[in-house]
Amino acid sequence: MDLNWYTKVVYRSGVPRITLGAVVCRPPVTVPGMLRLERVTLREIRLALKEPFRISSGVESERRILLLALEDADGASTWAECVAFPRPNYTPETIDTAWLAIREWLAPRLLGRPVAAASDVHNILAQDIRGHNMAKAVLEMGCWGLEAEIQREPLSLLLGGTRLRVPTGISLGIQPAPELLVERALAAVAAGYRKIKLKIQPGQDIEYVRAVRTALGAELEIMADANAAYSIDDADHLIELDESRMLMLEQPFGADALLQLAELQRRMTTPLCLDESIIDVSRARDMIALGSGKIINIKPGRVGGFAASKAIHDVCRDAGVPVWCGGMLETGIGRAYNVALASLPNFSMPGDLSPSARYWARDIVSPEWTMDAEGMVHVPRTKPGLGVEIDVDFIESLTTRSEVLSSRSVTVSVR
Ligand code: OSB
Ligand code: MG
Repeated sequence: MDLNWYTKVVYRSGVPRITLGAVVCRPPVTVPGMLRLERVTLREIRLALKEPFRISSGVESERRILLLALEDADGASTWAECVAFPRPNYTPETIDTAWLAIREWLAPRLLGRPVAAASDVHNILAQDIRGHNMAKAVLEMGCWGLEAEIQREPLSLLLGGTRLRVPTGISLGIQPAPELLVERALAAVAAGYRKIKLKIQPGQDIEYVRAVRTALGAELEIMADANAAYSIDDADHLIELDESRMLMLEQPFGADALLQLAELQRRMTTPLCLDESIIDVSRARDMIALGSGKIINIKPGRVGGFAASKAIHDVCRDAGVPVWCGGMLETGIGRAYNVALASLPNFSMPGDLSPSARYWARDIVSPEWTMDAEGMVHVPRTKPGLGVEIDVDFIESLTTRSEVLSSRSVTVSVR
């Protein structure tokens, strides 16, 4: 077992405390009142994707991304990323609803309030505020990032992660023709990806999946994701996908269609995986009880953050349901959080954790995220916090609006 020893100096109220730590064992338990959010800065940045990404409900070309910079009363700071898109085509949330929810209801709950640990933040934000999971998640995960900074501990270890490397899959957007998709899939396999996910929609499905299966051979793990584009009326058609022996079919029906998904699962041999449907641990339990799916794609942003992700992870582990970490075309900041989460033991299938260079000409972190030749992302375990440096100057140059929230005042600046 590798032990990476480090010394840490923690200044609390100006008094230095020096301890020796090792990254494989948890440092001393957190002291009550250790987190107190002093300031939250919202920023919207624009960052062009290298190429447009098309799913059944729309296309992303230039991403508009909401980032938060969080500062603790004792001087620790970190960044977090909101996964909401500009339009409500994936879930009802958008960047603008998240911004509003954070400013009006969520950040005021936390600013200036002592919190014993980041694991308490989910319940604080959930109390009498329904929905807005992506807005809750960016604040909650930011608090975990802050706690990792304060404890001088890698985020993965703070969460209870056990993996040093995480297998990576790629999610390929809808292409204009099956041959073009095959080309992308072959390139992805050559790059080392361990799982190939194909976006599908009515009219671009059975034939596309079959073409990829034929080109890649029987062994490779392939799957399809419909992003809720079908209904139970399409069951006979979707059952034709069984011939391609996919690892799973992700979210064929709408988020609320748990009974219809269960009916489809009874008629299909391909395991169903739920994404949009799983908004909290209670939905995960419903999926398991009803048989609406056999695998869960956990995106911490969709379920309200890390506490909910860990709860879903544990429920699935106890039920023998595999989970894997999904993606939302994140920058390197969001990726740091997803990789830390995916280091938990029941994340047993490859995650949508593509390297930075797959999305961006230049990422907003350094080092950029990479994948080794075996298709594995390395989990940062030697540096405290997120494990990457944030390129604040680059972020500043990409910022289109920002707003500072503090326990005392609110400052808005629009460029
Ligand atoms: O359903 O997983 C999804 C991207 C946008 C919206 C929904 C989804 C996706 C992806 C992207 O599949 C995966 C990635 O971040 O690489
Ligand atoms: Mg999905």
